[in-house]
Amino acid sequence: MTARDPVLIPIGEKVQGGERLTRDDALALFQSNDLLTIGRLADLANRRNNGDRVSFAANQHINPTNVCVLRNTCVFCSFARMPREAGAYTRSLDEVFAEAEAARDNPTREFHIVGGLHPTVRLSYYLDLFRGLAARHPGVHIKALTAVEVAHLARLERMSVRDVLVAMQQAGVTSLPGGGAEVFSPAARATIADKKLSGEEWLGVHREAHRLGIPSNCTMLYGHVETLADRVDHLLALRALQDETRGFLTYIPLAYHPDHNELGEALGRTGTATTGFDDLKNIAVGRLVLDNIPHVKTHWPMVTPFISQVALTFGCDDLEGTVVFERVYHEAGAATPMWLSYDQIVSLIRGAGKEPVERDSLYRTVRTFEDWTPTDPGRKPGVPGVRPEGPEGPTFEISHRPQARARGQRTLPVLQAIESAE
Ligand code: V47
Repeated sequence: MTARDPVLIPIGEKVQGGERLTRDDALALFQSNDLLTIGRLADLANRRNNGDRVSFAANQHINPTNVCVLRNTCVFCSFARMPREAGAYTRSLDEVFAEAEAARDNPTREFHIVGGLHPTVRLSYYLDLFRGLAARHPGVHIKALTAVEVAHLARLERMSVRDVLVAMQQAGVTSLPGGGAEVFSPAARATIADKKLSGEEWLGVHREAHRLGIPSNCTMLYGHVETLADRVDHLLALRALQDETRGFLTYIPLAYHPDHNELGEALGRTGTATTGFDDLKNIAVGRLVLDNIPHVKTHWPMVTPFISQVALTFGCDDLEGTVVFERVYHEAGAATPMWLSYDQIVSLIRGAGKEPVERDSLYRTVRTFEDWTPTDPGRKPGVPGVRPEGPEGPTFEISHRPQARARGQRTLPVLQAIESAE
């Protein structure tokens, strides 16, 4: 074992021996700038389980509402609106079904459904939505509602989290997405996502889902005010729950985007992004620490398809899919494509010397590509085909918030928190 940073040598020996990494090891990995050694170790850990296979799902993101009771306190988010704020929307069921029609003539196998915490939209709306989508698109999995949304609906309905999850499962939901975790550190959470359910509560919702046989994904939002120790503790909390339940399918590090949100303004970071260096490090350290989570996914809308492709040799074996309509990161200034075609995803994976595997939401293989040629061979590389669109296609647009701060909000809680920490 060789390493430019000697601190990594004993860690590398543990990885080679399949030994679990400690909190100190994880911290040392985040502190080290020897990215190539970290990447090499993560690649080793990944190859042991996944070989050269890289999976993706042909998916479509659906965001039924952006109205959110946490609009003023989740200061990192550019997607949420107050009910009467410019750009606020709540789709009728028919409007969602119309948007979902984009899946009709496409290989879509997963709807990824998340939105805001609407103060009055009830559980019955979501159950009708899931049943309606399941009836219209029987071959498409429904991955829906973050732990935060589930807990919100439980409160609104005065039901237990378990009963909400059972109702969702009966209506056709097959897995939960990993959003809303942000970073579990109470201090960082109080700064960027005050009033959101706590880390313990987020883990509690996923624990309950796993007990019911609903697998889920997990995430960590990095690149804002969190410390390296916060990142480590977050990963260790995910690893501990996975030891208990084995219900997590994949881990997705999410890169913070600072545009059109109060946090980005307060930090003076508008117009910037996380670095490629940190994006790759987060993928690799995630792979090394989370030795019990089978997959690590790169979310190309956040880190660019270019970094995502390189991530495939830094421990990552899973790529976000076609997406079709992406609002959350593009509202926050992501300059990446809004969607990728099926062919572009397969080509991206092949271009990294990997074996593409189309999967469903539950990571079961749907298709391999030994004899594949693009369905649109005339298309120039990098030039997308035509985006699949439902009848309401053209009404899909990104309208950035005119102001990051909500009207009538006099203080910037995030600034106070940062100033008092200094
Ligand atoms: O929880 C919100 C993040 C998440 C910003 O499970 C932001 O397969 C960066 O969790 N900058 C929702 N991030 C998305 C999510 C997700 C994405 C892809 C796949 C899966 C999956 C889950 O988006 C939120 C939050 O952490 N987010 N605002 C922002 N300004």
